[in-house]
Amino acid sequence: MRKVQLITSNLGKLKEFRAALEPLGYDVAHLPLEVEEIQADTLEEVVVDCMRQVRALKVKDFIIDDSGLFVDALKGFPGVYSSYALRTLGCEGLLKLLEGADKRTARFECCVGCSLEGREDIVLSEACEGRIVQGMRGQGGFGFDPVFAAKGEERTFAEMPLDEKNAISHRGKAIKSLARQLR
Ligand code: ITT
Repeated sequence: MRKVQLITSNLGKLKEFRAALEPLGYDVAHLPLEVEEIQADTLEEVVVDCMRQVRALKVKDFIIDDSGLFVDALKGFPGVYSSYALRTLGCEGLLKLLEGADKRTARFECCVGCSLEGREDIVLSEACEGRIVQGMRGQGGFGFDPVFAAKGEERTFAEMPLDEKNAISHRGKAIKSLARQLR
């Protein structure tokens, strides 16, 4: 098994990376390193800058994930500010912002950066289209999962078993693309 470290403060992400990468032969260790996220317009810029900081600390063989929820009726908000919005508004606050809105479409985006010794760095992004449902539903997942349902799905991500969320989610797709590139 090849060892790789996931740099995150989010144990929900760790669980999803482990579930998806272990069957592909990767042992995913947790490295809860504090990395400063720059203010930028895109997830990719944040990831590239975080990778630079981590490399400067001489850390090797690592993965970073920066994600966000982009709500069309809010012109893409919270997007790159999703972490802040979850801490301040929470799922309830997001639902309030959408009260009376006809359009509830949204997408989760996930940008993954991977640095493995002896290989070129990989930075890639994937998305999952869907909508913000009317109320919070489900106990699984993390973050905005209780208010997001993928396109064509009645259940929210929080109502799905982890393997089903990973099969269609932004992160699940990003991990699959990463695994394809690493093969
Ligand atoms: P890091 O330490 O990895 O940065 P974080 O929780 O701050 O952890 P992000 O900045 O990437 O992660 O995520 C922005 C927010 O979007 C954060 O509050 C997450 O909980 C939420 N989020 C990301 N992926 C999600 C997912 O798959 N389902 C629900 N919410 C998600």
